[in-house]
Amino acid sequence: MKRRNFIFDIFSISLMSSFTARLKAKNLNITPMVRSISTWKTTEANLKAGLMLDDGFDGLNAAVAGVAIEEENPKNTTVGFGGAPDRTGRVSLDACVMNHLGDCGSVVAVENIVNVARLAKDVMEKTPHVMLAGKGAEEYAISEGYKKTNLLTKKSKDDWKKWLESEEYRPIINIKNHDTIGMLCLDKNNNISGACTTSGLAYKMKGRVGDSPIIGSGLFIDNEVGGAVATGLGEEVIKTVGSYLVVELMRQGMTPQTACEVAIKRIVTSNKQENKFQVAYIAINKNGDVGSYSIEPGFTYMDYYRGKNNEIKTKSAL
Ligand code: SD4
Repeated sequence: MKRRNFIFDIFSISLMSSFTARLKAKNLNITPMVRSISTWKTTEANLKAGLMLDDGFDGLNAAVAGVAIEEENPKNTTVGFGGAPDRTGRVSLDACVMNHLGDCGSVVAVENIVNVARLAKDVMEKTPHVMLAGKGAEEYAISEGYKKTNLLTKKSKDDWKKWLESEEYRPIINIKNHDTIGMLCLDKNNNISGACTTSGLAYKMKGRVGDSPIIGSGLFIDNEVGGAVATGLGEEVIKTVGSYLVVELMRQGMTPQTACEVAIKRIVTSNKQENKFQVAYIAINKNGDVGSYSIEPGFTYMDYYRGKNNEIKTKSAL
């Protein structure tokens, strides 16, 4: 092909493809809308992410910055600084992130580091690995310049001491015992990313890890389809690989709402629910449609959409 023709061809192909993309967007009613959803009443965190998405930040950076608000909030006793300790009085955190390319990073049972979702992102972006645990993750964080922080606040220490007096170990997540933040962000490029971060079950056994840092259980993104995150009793989410299940159900054509319902019902039917426990999912698809469902009543999530940040009450199976 002559050079002039070749240049002309490249030029006309790119012109045509941008024209067809715009035509497709118009026909399918796709606008570069952004949306951010997050578990529980995590108002400030979701607003932070939503505003960043509006400003053109990508979904991963928005999600990590959003959940950092809860990681740094001492009043949230299920995430980051101020999180409830394990039975031995040590606060250990779990977190993961996943981006629109299918890359993921995760840290489990990390002590003394506040922003573990950002640490999971660093594992994803700067190491050849997906998952770092315990001391290894902490040492990696320090080497990356993270500050070593005692995560046990006076309030969490007092609550733990009170708990020690009765030592009733009932590993449940119910209406009072929650607030793990999982967040899904759809950015201006129509890409979905997410983050999930928690201190896990209050007064868990030392070394216990839940669903939140497990890719496919606590969080899963497939940018062709959508994303999902879980909160609640991690053991039950892991048994059904919950977030992956929700995304796969969406791949089969279900709406985010129906997919969350089917995934929750699978836990309910395989359980007698003798010890009442909570599990909830939130999900988003490529069109920006969202859905959510929980086992027990009482679950809410935040939804930043078209400049408004609303708390949405979720329907439940029981
Ligand atoms: C866990 N899924 O560690 C977490 C706990 C949680 O709100 O979601 N709490 O099992």
